[in-house]
Amino acid sequence: MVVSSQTTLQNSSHIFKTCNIPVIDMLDPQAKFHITKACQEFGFLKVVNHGIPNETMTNLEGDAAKFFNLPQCEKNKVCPANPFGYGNKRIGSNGDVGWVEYLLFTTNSEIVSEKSVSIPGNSQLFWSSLNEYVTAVRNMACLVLEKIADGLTIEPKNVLSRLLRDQKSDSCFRLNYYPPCTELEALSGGNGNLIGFGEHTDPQVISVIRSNNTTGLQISLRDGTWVSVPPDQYSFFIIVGDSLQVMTNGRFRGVKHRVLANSIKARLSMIYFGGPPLNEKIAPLSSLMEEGEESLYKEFTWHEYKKSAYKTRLSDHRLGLFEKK
Ligand code: GA4
Repeated sequence: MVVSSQTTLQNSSHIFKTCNIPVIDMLDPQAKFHITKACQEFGFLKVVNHGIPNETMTNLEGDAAKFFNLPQCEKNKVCPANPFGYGNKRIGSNGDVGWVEYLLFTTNSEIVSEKSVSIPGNSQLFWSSLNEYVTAVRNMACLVLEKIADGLTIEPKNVLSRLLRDQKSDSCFRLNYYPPCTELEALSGGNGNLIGFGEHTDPQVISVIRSNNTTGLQISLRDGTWVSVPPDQYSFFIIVGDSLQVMTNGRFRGVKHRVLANSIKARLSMIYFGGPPLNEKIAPLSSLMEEGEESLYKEFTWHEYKKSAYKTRLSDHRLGLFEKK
């Protein structure tokens, strides 16, 4: 495993430390061990040599940029995010706001559902780029999950990936556009930090992020310090979600992350959130549990967790309600 070097990143007027984010080469025969270690230590890693053609990413990036550059009145014709659709500044329905515009879609294992969100312009092209991208990224997420099962020496190999491959997998996909904020100093109250997307963990099993070459993403280390993730448009970042934390009985931790707005460049990110079917029980994997080890969590289904998560604010500790005290 290569570990990216420690430097600093300038984000608007602020300098943030970057950290030694684990970089996993998917072609490395030891990748399964490195991925597992990274999920335990950070809940976050970067994947290189993933085999996804750059075109698959740039095609969707181009189509997404076209959409976000449309006049506001055109974008407003798309159904407002509830939760799926077009959103502008408001995130979720419990009062969170950020310097961000987005499109949120539902996707099962087959396709991104076109019915719920209609896109102006050449939507055929848009949907085909989107479906090609989501299919490729889901396959990669499944490969990562299979390597995790291998690294943890649990059987069967598809014990995690089957959740995403299931026809009823409750996954979603979002395109986030962070316009450059020219009044960043004023809007941030003079401290130079304007929230693009507030701190949160992802409720699902695993998330895959790809962004253009613009800074903004930060993760919280175990000691609570925020570090910037240097952007890399050719790689993917993997985020451990709350559900994977539960399935590993806390061996892996869902990582808190956030995005800060930028005063100069627009940031565009695309995120696949791999979720289980609604009726799936989310519980520690029996093959992982040691003798006498007890679950740290109460029993719940993905449907129950999701319902509860959607009632929370972004920064809430959503798993708290499901922890055995
Ligand atoms: C965070 C991860 C995904 O982006 C998301 C988000 C969802 C939304 O934007 O509608 C939530 C957020 C996310 C968790 C708490 C609730 C729901 C916004 C919010 C305040 C699509 C998801 O599944 O959960």
